Amino acid sequence: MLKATARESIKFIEKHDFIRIYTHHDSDGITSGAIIATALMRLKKDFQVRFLRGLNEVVEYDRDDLIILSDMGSGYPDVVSNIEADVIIVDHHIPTGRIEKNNIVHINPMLCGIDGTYELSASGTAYIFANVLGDNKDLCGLALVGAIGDKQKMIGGNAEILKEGIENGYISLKKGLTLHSMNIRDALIYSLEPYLDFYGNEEELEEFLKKCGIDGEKNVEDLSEEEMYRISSAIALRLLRMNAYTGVFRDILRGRLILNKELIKNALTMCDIINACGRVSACSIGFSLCMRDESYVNEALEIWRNYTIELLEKLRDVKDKVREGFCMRYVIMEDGNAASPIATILSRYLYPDKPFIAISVKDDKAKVSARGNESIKVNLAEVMQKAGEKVGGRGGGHRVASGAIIPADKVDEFISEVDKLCCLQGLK
Ligand SMILES: [Mn+2]
Repeated sequence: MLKATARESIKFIEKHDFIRIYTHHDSDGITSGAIIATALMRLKKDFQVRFLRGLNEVVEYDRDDLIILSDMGSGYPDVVSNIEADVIIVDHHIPTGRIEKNNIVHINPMLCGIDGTYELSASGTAYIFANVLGDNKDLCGLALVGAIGDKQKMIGGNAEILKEGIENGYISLKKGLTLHSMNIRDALIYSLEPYLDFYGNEEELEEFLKKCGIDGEKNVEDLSEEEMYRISSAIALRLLRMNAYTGVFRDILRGRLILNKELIKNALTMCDIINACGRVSACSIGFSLCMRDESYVNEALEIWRNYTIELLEKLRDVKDKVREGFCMRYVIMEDGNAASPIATILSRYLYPDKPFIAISVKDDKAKVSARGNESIKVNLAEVMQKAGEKVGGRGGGHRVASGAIIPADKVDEFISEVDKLCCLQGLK
């Protein structure tokens, strides 16, 4: 079904020689953009790629262009309806409203009975799209990096892509912990998924390694099976003590996906690097990595290192500022755009029992990120949409991961509305 919809887009691709790709600035968006761009390049099409935070930003085009919206579009039917050009949407967000437009192909697993929250990301959808345009099976690694970035599971569509990738020799699966391929001490300190809270607690880490009987200098890839068991159990215990969401255990024991075709072989590392590039407005560096351009690898690694340290420091500071609502928790930050990673990590590792809302205020706007999980019976896409609109802002996204942009002076009103909606939904 999804493939059939993707095939409908061929008519647009054939009609246009120049294509504008607008994609989201996170790992899933950047990998999706790269998958589409590579497929178009192989068809000798000209294209331009731009990275957006969302469709509240302006989409520029000429009337005779073809626009591809990737990892966005499904939740903004009004914006899409107003685009006076041919449009292809490659997205996995919950479709809302009606798109009033004839010259459009809307490719979204959610429209075909496939779960877009956990089983197929925008990059996976882009991979299916790319493979109706030609043989682009070697891009499977990128498809899975996007899925990992969106905290998806290796089931359904993702599992199919993984299986196909392994059969074709593009991906290998190494058993054990899902960590970066580096010395185990650094792998544990700098890990964001799982977040282990060792940064700034180095003495505790040395004690931890000693108890496990593991040399901190040893590379993750060189751990014996016995050592891997010991450290996995110790990490699981640490996560339980931290109060981590039970779903993370599945992710940390997924093993390491090795991407034989990509410049960065460890899929988790690749995902974190691209995410870091997106976060510091260096999307094109992450993108070039996905396009297998070696010239930016060192710069990308540097960005990743700095970003990770900054985020770990921010997490340490913000932990004491978390406030309790009736049916949710929230934290308000004054700086920049850390809302989304902070909300993700705190909700997964420290506060998994209620929805978690992180708000970062910058100038006259506040960016909101809301995170839940499967065991919380609240649809956060709906909560963000309703509460966002109530205060003159805008919101939406996924059931368990959504966001909003609201006026900075409406933060208090917004928080109480969100709390009310979370309580109402939780009671249902
Ligand atoms: Mn996505």
